[in-house]
Amino acid sequence: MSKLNIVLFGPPGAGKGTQSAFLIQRYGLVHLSTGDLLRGEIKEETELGIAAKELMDRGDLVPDHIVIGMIRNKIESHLEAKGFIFDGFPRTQAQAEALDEMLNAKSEPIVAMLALEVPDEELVKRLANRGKSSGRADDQDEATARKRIAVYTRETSPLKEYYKAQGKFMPINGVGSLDEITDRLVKAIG
Ligand code: B4P
Repeated sequence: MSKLNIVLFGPPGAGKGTQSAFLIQRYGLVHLSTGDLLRGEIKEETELGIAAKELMDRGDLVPDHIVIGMIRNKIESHLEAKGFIFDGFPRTQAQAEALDEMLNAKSEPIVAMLALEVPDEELVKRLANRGKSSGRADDQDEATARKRIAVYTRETSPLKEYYKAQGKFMPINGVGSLDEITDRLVKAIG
């Protein structure tokens, strides 16, 4: 059976991490979140983590070669996986091309890009809410949250066209209760 490799896409605060938790359980997939992997490196105070922290706290993207290397290692260490949910990756054209190269070499391509769509003002609210409990510097300050949304609009959102050209782009309304949004994702996966 072919692998269920999915890109879960959307702006910061769209619900990618939240919905991934449901989907990995339902479909038995491996969750690969570059945000979580980077925060793990920061916690361990690795050289990579120290370099990434400054960029993340400012709301900037971490360089492509770093995140691509992390994803490559993770894919190689889960050869048994039924499929992967890529959460927060790819975020640039170079990352999308690298991911295609890695997966196509194994004949296990991305089957769909599920793109959660949420208005900017709702995103700002959600990030501020999470900032109260997460301790994440990038959530706590409204200006940084808005900068992350602007970086998404400029550098990441054009990837919709990349996946559209492959016939894999599926927009999903990301406003509603958690269950409603899970249902929409499950229907799209089919
Ligand atoms: P991420 O960790 O990917 O953070 P995120 O965009 O905020 O998404 P996350 O998945 O955590 O939040 P979610 O929407 O689920 O990235 C952080 C930083 O790491 C980036 O800014 C960048 O610097 C760096 N980085 C990561 N990947 C990179 C890459 N590939 N290349 C370069 N740099 C990279 O949830 C947000 C909040 O909304 C939660 O509190 C949740 O409870 C709430 N929420 C979710 N669904 C809701 C709903 N339906 N209604 C109301 N609230 C909801």
